[in-house]
Amino acid sequence: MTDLWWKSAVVYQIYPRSFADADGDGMGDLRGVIDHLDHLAGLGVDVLWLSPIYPSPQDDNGYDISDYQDIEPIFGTLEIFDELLAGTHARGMKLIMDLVVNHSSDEHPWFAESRSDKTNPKRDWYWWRPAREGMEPGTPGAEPTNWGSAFGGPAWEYDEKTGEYYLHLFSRKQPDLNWENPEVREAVYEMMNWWLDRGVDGFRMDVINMISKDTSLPDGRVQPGSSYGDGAPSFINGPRIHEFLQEMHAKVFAGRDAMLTVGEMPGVTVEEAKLFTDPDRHEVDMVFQFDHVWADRGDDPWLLVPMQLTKLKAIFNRWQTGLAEAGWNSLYWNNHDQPRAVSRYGDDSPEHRVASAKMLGTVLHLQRGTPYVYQGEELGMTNFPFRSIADFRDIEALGHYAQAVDREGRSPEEVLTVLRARGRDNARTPMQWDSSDHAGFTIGTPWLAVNPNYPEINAAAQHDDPDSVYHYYRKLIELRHTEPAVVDGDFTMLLPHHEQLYAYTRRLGGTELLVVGNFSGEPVTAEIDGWSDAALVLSNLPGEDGLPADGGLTLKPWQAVVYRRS
Ligand code: TEU
Repeated sequence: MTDLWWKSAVVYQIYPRSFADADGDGMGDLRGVIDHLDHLAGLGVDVLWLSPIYPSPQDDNGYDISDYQDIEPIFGTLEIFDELLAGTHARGMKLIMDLVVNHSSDEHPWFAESRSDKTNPKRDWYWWRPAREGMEPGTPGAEPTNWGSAFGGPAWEYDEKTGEYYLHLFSRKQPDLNWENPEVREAVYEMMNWWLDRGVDGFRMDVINMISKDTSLPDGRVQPGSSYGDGAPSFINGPRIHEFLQEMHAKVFAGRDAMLTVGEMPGVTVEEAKLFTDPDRHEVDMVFQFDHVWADRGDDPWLLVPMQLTKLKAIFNRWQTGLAEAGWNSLYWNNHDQPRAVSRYGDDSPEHRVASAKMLGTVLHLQRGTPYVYQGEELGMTNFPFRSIADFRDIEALGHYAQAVDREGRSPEEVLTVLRARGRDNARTPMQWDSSDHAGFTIGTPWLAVNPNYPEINAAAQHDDPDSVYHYYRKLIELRHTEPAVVDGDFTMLLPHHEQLYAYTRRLGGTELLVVGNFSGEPVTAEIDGWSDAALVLSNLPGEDGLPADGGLTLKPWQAVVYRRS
């Protein structure tokens, strides 16, 4: 297997809490994943990425880890994990874990020691600072910087025991680890090697571009309408980030075969991603960038801005051309932090849901990069009809609602409108397996309500339907595995100014693919000439090939077509 095996791979993200519950406690578990491995192998995916399954108080659904080398009992045991790993490998798939080391849980023994005393040897494993000069510790405004937490409120928590504050870019139960301290780095590398020695095939690295910070911790600019300063310039792609990732590679991955490392990097630019993913620099194989999932929001992440296709295409084109020569793209529409793709970028109405879900898959999977399928995306699962804030469980949604409504006086309905469209709980409703109670996810009471459309949208209904979203995704993945131009071909965007059509070509040697998706509910004719003699490879509308009549290509609402000529 070549070192760059992941260029022809497709990764499937499992959010274990919502995937399948085998023991009836209403929470997904590892046994539930084992029970559904054939669903995943049937799709043809090459890698499974598990969101965190380590012991955790679950303040941020497991992204707050209290023991990096065990399994949260809700999900199972290390023995069941080993069984899952063996079952994954037996089906020819790899398994990567979610590495969350920008922060730990405040219930991790490391933090318990660090907070116990200013002289504790682990004090410097986290970011501790006294109150601002002349301010009474523990009073509003005394925080060491004006930064806000991603989940609302300040980014500093006052700790009475030692009279100082600790930094938490996320929840107060997620204190940031101090990567300036070589002891922290060594402990992380030792843990990573422990998992890889156990047979794990790599890591998705949570907010890994935040681990290096400007140690002077300066105040940030206060955006209009915000209560806090923007600390991002001080912790996004910080001064030592490349050094840390290269050290991690040398201490963990060097000498190991067929690994996959993907760095989740909010705010990363194409220029920086070229450095992070250049194989000769030995940092990460690919990154999750955020430009396309930030395209329909303003400077205030909680504003709804209509999605403009030309803006979305310009973003993807920038990333495709930026990493064309060196480096590599990840390709994703959604994950556990983003709303459902078909509701956000397509049309989740009964009339157009299936076609638009397939069209989105077509346009994404045939670009240059490694595609990621988020659980349920292969079924065309949709956003959830939240009635009130009581329906939400996510700390981010609840934190934003409290900040915006309770502390900033915004209207509840205005805030709920945004949360219904953007809330992370949209992606975290239980996987819809069949039309039995709770969609076959659990025989208990699900921790988060199942989408009421599960009788119409579920895996069982799609496994035997050759025209289902599931089988269409299987064909897309098969095309990546059989058509070299999909993996190694170049990328040329067509019709960049067209507000309805997303069109591009992929060329490799004498083979050329044309991919066109209609991002609208209207029929569209496009001036794409010279393909009338091409062979139709794929169409998302059975029997409809949008035949490229001379002088143009006519697509029906939400239609996608793929042509090949050589
Ligand atoms: O997410 C990082 C991140 O940028 C999130 O704040 C995301 O952009 C936002 O939630 C979108 O609404 C990672 C994990 O994926 C997320 O689940 C965790 O909550 C977060 O880090 C802290 O670990």
